[in-house]
Amino acid sequence: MTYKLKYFNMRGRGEDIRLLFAAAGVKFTDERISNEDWPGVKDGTPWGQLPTLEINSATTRQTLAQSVAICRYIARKFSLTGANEWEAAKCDEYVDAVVDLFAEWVKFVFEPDADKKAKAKEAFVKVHMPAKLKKLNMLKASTYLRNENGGNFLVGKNLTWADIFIADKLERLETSVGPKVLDGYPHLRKLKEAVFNVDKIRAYLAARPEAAM
Ligand SMILES: N[C@@H](CCC(=O)N[C@@H](CS)C(=O)NCC(=O)O)C(=O)O
Repeated sequence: MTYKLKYFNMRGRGEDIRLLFAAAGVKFTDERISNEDWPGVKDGTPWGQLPTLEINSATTRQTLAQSVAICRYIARKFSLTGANEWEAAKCDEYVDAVVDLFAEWVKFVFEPDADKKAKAKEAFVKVHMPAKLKKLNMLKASTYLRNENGGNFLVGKNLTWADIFIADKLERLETSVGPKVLDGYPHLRKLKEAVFNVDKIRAYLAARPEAAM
């Protein structure tokens, strides 16, 4: 089986996929489409968007789109969905909550009008982000108190794709909103550090290309 991720030369909706492959120790081709080449690629993708994942074997060629579906596919295939159906469902829950937050994030990051961008950013920083991070920090604190996994991860005893997905998005908040964004959320900072400290992930991070967002 070979895997080819097609995405732009940025972190965005592709980096969690790259991190999942890294955590699983699985090689993949990281094809980065330039803005100039994108119009020629777009119509060949299932939804006119990236990322896509091509999965090829000697006899089959398959393409999967939608970043969260791709993450979940890799997680299932390489045992990053927790220990049972319940833990898998909790991974989905946490990921969906953070997807909701990032639906608000894109509203300010990609807004071209300066006034609208400033208003959307203020709403994100003052309302949407603290509401979600407060809840997530409390959830993480409760796994810590139950001491299920030394307090390192969100679901069950081991690293799951929810931890990886969320650590990546927390880093995105630090780079787009500010480096102190996790100051009030110590359990989330600990989660991000635990994920980024997993041997295979640490090795990937040390070697990955620079990218703006
Ligand atoms: N729901 C989709 C959204 C994909 C998406 O918005 N992709 C953007 C890049 S992050 C894209 O392809 N933009 C170029 C375009 O729409 O032409 C997913 O999660 O994969």
